[in-house]
Amino acid sequence: MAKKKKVLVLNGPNLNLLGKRQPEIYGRLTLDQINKKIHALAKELRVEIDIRQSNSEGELVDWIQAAPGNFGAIVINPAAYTHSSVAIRDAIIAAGIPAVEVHMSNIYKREEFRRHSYVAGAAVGQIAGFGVESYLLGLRAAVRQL
Ligand code: CA2
Repeated sequence: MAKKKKVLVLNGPNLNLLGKRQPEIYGRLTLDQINKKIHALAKELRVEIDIRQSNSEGELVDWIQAAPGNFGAIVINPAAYTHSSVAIRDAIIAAGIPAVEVHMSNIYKREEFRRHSYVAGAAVGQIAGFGVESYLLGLRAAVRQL
């Protein structure tokens, strides 16, 4: 398969805590368990993926900057950086490959500050509120962009 067919799946800060805290908002699955589901769908869709998580804004920016050489699309849950990071927004625009923004929770039904996403204006689209399914829908959307 050509290099460009790969999808990079990025997770932002604190998502490594999934399944261990706040299950009422984010469910009981750990990030490892979610990643297994994403890998299973990738196999079904016959697409190569690479899933990463970082608590560091700079590391996420570095990964996005390096993505165009190896990946044709990005699925990103920027987590709290959604609401603060101009750097991630700029990196996505600079990368010039399609990015799909995903959120497990419906960010529009929660606190006021979560209603604004800096990433949304740089993304092809956004999927929010479907728990782990948001990632699966996001991967399907990203594959259609390849
Ligand atoms: O709904 C989402 O996927 C979010 O991106 C999750 C972020 C939140 O800041 C966004 O507004 C919406 C939070 C990720 C942190 O996840 C935790 C999981 C367990 C315990 C604590 C945090």
